Amino acid sequence: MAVRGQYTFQEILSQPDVWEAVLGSFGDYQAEVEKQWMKLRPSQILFIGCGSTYYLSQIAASLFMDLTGIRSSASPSSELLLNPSIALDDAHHTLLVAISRSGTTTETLQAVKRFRSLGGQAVWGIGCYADSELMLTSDFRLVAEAAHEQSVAQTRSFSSMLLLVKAFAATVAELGLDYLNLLPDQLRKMFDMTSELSSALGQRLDLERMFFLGSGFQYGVANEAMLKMKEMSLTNSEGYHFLEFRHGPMSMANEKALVIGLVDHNAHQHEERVMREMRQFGALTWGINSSEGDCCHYQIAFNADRPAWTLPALYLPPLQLLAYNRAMAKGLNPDNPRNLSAVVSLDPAVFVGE
Ligand code: F1P
Repeated sequence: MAVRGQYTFQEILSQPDVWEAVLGSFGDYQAEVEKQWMKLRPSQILFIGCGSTYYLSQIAASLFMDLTGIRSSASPSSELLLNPSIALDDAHHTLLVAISRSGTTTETLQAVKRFRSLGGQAVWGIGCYADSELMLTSDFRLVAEAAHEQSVAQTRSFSSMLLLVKAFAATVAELGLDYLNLLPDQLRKMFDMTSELSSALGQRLDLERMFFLGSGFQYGVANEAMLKMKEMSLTNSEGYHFLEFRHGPMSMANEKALVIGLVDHNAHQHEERVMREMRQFGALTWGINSSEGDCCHYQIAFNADRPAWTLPALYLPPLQLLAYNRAMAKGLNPDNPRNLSAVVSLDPAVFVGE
């Protein structure tokens, strides 16, 4: 019989090895990615997904904008399906990148059909199961087969698909994969630096709410960390852009709140100022990739001298562990969150005519 939480725990800790496998497999088809890309040369890219994979789309759009200069945006699959005139313009020159761990989520499959019916230029799929409907019906696909999971909440699948997105962006921008290949070892060090803290903060059941702050590449990571905390530990949690937090949400910052800042080295002075203010309001504060004085109660720095675009995947695993530890401390089973299943399957007939 499975021990409570065992799959989630193993899947989180296996990420360095799984990342190595995923990056290795990307190397095998990188030349094909270049070839397919040269044929398309889209003038814009729309990334879609649901839940975790929508947040992954947010990170992907920011990476592509920054690294390639191609107009890139992210949308929930349901928005492309239900409100295409808002989610999309100029379908004929748009590459749709549909991201889905399962490759079977109804909204994503239906959004792809909608995009095709509007004359969309091409559909690329990113997922974990090569034989899924999304991967089989995409014009080209990137698959993280090594990242399959038993748990409902996405952990290693999310970070592995994120690595595929980064490798894809780096290929288009002709940046090479050398920096990405350093990430598995960096994550091993990251776990060494943060595991005790993730465990200690996970036991703090006096904390009632969690806030995850991130700007630029880290905004989608903050949202994904927020979702992990909700799914696994049934805790009120929210994700914000750093400076947005001052515009209302900070009224919730007190001794019952944990504020976690995913600090980006481009904007760190502004972001660390927000953290210092939240600390003064009484919140417990943890700055990830922050080394500025005493802006937070806890600070972990791992930046080294790597380009910022390589880093987003490193912020997440300690926060996955935090959510796991809190779920365990609350007596919950993070492998099977309340009300959730791995895939949201709806009757496709209800979308006919949309
Ligand atoms: C997306 C997703 C998950 C979420 C939930 C239901 O699935 O929304 O992010 O945790 O369990 O499905 P997928 O399209 O990426 O397979």
